[in-house]
Amino acid sequence: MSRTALITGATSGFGAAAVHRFVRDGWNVIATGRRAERLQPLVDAYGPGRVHAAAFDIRDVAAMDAALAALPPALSGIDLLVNNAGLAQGTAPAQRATLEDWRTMIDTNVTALVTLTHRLLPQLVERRGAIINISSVAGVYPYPGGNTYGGTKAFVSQFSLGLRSDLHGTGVRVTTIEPGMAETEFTVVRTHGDQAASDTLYAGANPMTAEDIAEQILWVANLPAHLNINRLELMPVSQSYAGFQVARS
Ligand code: NDP
Ligand code: 8X3
Repeated sequence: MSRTALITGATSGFGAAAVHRFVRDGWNVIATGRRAERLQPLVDAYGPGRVHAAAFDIRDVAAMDAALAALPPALSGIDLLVNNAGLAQGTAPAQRATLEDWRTMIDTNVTALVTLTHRLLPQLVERRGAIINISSVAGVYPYPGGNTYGGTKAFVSQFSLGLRSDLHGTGVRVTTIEPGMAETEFTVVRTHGDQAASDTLYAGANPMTAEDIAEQILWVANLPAHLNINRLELMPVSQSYAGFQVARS
């Protein structure tokens, strides 16, 4: 029998690539995101029995609850939650960042993620399901301009470890995937629409692709039920670590 995955942030990047990869692997998918016009082609491509589009702003709890209540019966039993929706806003140092950007990241990457997880935990326990949370290397290694984005992703990674601890004995698997640089719409969103800045960042860098990450998400999801990857950190070969910085008087 097909398993069902709910993948957030399926209108772009990792989430969109994951929908294609999971459906082709035999999973049914509930695909979420705000841009309904990007979800409908997924339903058209695979059919409503395989993909269900749930368009809502993940920060809107009432809209989330309505979307969950409106799931078609065939896809209402969720075996896997992929908490992928998220964003960075801004690259400025903390002292020049806007509070609005910070709150948008916290509301999306932290508050919405824990809300959806809280909603689905009872049935994930009942079904001995799995949770895959998309964190980032930004939550592990600090870098200038990473401030609140890195903080939200550190939360995601630590929340995942805490879930794993609480879910001890339930059979529910929890994994954090912590990618480095991957070319998606991430940098266009981070720069509030600066496509040139995004192109410059990735030019010649041979970054990871959305499909690279989707492949890892599927690999983790398909592991045997007795095996849990706790955290999976990955980068393009072209990316590595920088040293500490020293301000001299
Ligand atoms: P994209 O910008 O391509 O995709 C982000 C997805 O999140 C979109 O589908 C978007 O949908 C959704 N999303 C954002 N805000 C909301 C919201 N308020 N309500 C519902 N959905 C929302 O970026 P990526 O695919 O790169 O990012 C996916 C995840 O991976 C994010 O959590 C990101 O932080 C993380 N990540 C990305 C890395 C990279 O280098 N690209 C590296 C490490 C982690 P819509 O706008 O339609 O609502
Ligand atoms: C995105 C990866 O390195 O741009 O989470 O912060 S990075």
